[in-house]
Amino acid sequence: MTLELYNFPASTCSLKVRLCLAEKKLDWVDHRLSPGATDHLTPEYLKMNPNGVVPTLLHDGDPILDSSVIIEYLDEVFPEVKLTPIDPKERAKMRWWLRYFEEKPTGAVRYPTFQKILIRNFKDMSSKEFKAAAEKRPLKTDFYNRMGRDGFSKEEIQSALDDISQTVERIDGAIKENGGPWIMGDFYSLADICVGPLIDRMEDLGYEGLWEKKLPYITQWLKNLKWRPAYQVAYYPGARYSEIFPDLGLGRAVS
Ligand SMILES: N[C@@H](CCC(=O)N[C@@H](CS)C(=O)NCC(=O)O)C(=O)O
Repeated sequence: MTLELYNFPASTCSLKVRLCLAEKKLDWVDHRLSPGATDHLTPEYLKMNPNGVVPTLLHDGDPILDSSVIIEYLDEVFPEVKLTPIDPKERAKMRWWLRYFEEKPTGAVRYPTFQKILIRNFKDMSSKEFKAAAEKRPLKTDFYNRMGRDGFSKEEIQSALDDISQTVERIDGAIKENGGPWIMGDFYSLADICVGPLIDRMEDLGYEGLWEKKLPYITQWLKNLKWRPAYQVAYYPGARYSEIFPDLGLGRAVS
């Protein structure tokens, strides 16, 4: 049995899968790609993943695509450490969280991430080069074109931050109601794994003010998450942009 993961060190979608693999203590082959070198847009990679995004999991050579699909797949195929509740209604509730996280915060986190960090890969391109770079991305041409080389508008960034605020408020409320410490109460689940890297990213970009000192339950939840041994395995040194680009002065605003 072989598991191979094509991933970027700091991508939130890659981190979801690395967290899941680490919780399950599975062995896997790490194909660490470089977003700057566009390793994810080569013809060989596009054959495995026509969307031109990471992560891609190969299980015995067969591609499993999309980070949420991958974590659900891993939980079905390797159930020794369970990350999905047994009760069907609880399972449905967890899946509702997964779909919500895909619909709102996953997209929202991209706006401040590109604005503060990834735009630097494109700033020095001519407009022709930038257009070509956008067109090379099967799923993201529109997103890149809206960003351009000057970044997103204030309104677009604010709308993304509003979506993150809604997310952290919902998680805080759920934990308050269910007694925690996790999104599904005392059961650590794929829901925590799915949204953890998004909240960690927002903190890394200096946006922890969206929940700290206001929302105690999610503040404690993030601490609990970071204490998990699997979290520390998935977040090896160099898995946060504040470490990759120390010159940007990213990281927690208050340390
Ligand atoms: N729905 C996909 C989204 C994957 C995705 O957008 N991955 C980003 C990194 S988190 C990526 O590969 N971006 C490549 C690019 O912007 O060119 C999943 O969850 O796997």
